[in-house]
Amino acid sequence: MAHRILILNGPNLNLLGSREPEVYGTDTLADIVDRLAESAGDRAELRHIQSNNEGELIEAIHDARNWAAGIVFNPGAFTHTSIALRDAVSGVELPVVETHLSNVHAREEFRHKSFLTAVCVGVVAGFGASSYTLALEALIGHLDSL
Ligand code: CA2
Repeated sequence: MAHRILILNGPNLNLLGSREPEVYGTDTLADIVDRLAESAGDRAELRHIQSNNEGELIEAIHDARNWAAGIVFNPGAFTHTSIALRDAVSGVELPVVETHLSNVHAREEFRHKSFLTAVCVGVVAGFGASSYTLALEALIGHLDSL
């Protein structure tokens, strides 16, 4: 049976492809999600949500309890600030893979800290759009092993 997976993206990721291509690449978020669906094939059924609003991201995580087996989550800059998102992830007890386009550890010091990592099953960072594909593969593998 296909795993139902939420692809969740946080603030400013709707701008992908339009600015800062040297950091975040030239793909739009729609390109990335299309490619993910293609690589998942019939192994996973994906739903995608992007929000610039912390509360909406929390609601999406809570709602995922009702239908999803796991989440690929790029929390954007909320990674480095949000205890509320951390509590939402630990509260729903779904496997979450923290995902970043850029290698946050090779960037500014304030990006080295993540409030989410400790409550996620793992992290993928630094591979551009491929970070999402790798994160999805890792999550499917994790779900298959349960
Ligand atoms: O590398 C990542 O995926 C990040 O989560 C992206 C966040 C950043 O705050 C994190 O430290 C690392 C920023 C997303 C903003 O994306 C933009 C895309 C195009 C133009 C401007 C911003």
